[in-house]
Amino acid sequence: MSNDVRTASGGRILVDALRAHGVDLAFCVPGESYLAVLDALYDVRDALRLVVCRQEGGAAFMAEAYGKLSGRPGICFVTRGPGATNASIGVHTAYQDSTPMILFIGQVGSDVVEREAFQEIDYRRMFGPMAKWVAQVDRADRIAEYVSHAFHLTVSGRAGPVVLALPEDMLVAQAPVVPLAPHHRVKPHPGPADLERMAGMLREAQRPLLMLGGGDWSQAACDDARGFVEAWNLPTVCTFRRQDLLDNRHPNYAGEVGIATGAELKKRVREADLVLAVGPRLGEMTTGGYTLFDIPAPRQCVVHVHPGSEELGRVYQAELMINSGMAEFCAAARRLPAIAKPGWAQWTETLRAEYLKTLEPVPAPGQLNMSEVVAWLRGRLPEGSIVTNGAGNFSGWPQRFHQYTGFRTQLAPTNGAMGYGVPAAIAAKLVYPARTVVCFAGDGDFLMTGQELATAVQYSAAVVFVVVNNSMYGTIRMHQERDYPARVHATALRNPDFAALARAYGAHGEIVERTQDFAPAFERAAAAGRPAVLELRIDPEAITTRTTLTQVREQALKATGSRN
Ligand SMILES: Cc1ncc(C[n+]2csc(CCOP(=O)(O)OP(=O)(O)O)c2C)c(N)n1
Ligand SMILES: [Mg+2]
Repeated sequence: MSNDVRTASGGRILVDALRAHGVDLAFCVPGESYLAVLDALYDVRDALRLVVCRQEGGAAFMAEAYGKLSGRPGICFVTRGPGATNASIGVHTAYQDSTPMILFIGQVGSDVVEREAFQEIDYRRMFGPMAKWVAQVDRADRIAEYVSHAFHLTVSGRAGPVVLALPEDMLVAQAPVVPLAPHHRVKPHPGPADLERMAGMLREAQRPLLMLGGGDWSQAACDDARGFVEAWNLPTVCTFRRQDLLDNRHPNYAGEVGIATGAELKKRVREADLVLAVGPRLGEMTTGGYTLFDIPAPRQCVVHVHPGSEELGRVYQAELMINSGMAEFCAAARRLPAIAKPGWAQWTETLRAEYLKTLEPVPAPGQLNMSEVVAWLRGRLPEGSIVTNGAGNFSGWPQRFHQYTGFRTQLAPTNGAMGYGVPAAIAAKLVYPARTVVCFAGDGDFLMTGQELATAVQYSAAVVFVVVNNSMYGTIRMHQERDYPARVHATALRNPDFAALARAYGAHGEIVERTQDFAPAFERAAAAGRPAVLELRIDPEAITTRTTLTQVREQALKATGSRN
């Protein structure tokens, strides 16, 4: 009988398992540590597309962006030591962004393990605090079990990254082939008593506010959230980097609660008598640096809905805490019988009107006004366009002046990882080749992962990269001027000619120096049929959508003067 058992190498069993779990796209930088996997991937190259990147940070960001975009685990393969350390930024992003993602890392063979062999690292210790699970698959006959657990865990509850290390000798060992099945998405549901209590709170409320954020969203969940919003006429804000959970053109959308929220909206959050926080962690970025609610017991009546039970009550004791997946909660919330004419129509209209005012372009120093550029772009971009960004003050322009039109029209990191926008945009374009994808990057931000432009060219990912160049790490310069005015150090940048750099990669490249030149340059970029870089040279004075650099400095100097 034993002769009938079919065996295969660990590498092949692993790739078969990925296929069984529905993987059709993965990102990698190759390494000799996992050649057996690459060889097995060769045989399924038509069914499982493998995108080879230029740096593991880029590959991991692409996998994270894929996970964010699709809700399915993003898959990334990297080599041991140096490959794994490079990839860690994507794992941290997936952790803070609650994104399903599995990082597979080649590992030294078990014959040399624990000797600090070439490139050896203990991944459990390295990734422990930023992954939901870190494990090493020591036996080829247990691959299917480990992979199944990895897929279930990465999507369940609060989604997040899983790291699996693959010892080299395990990948070439032979093991029996076992039947495989796809994973399930398991999420908690809200209970009827909690839903009834929430409906009761809504019936009593005068100034309710719905706050959408976090991970675990889908198109269906967003559609149901919108039904809930409409049934109760709720003013709705989205949290940091999650501005796409409700179409910003919807009459109930009232803006974003994040890093650069205007004083007016912050005041409204404090004034609300009922805050329904559906999905976000009530973390630093979603609470105005822990200032919008009292700790631990908020003054407002707060309902907190989150897929991870460990997040409920973490900083704030919400009046009602509901442990639920987003699709599960929103479907149930939509079905709640709403009151015929909620009494807060005026409140909803006021918040909407205040939001619309923030959209109007503002004066800005210099020849190129980013608020006008973004305002033009929001009218120009086709429905379903995806806008990405990394971290830096440049992101404040799209964050304030763009209108995200629906689920996953925004890809941006809540962990503030510079360099995210470029690889995220490439991943988005690979998944949705027919959609327009625009990446906003700063001059500093772009060069963190700009080498992935080569990946974009290699795979014909025709993204338009908008590099907002102010010749500095502007965000840090701003903080420097605020805290140590007029003592500028280590924040100035001497940059390459980004348009020429783009052309060297085989991309389209142009420099834009005046507002009126942006539209024709964008049209040329969009029509180029290949990746395109537009370098926008802006005045360094235009440091945020609300202040100039000189204003920041002078205010700080005045404050220092008055302290002395
Ligand atoms: C990977 C990473 N390194 C460092 C930082 C700290 N940091 C935040 S913003 C910023 C400067 C961004 O510069 P740039 O992309 O040119 O945008 P600007 O602020 O000038 O608009 C830095 C260094 C970070 N957030 N992420
Ligand atoms: Mg800059």
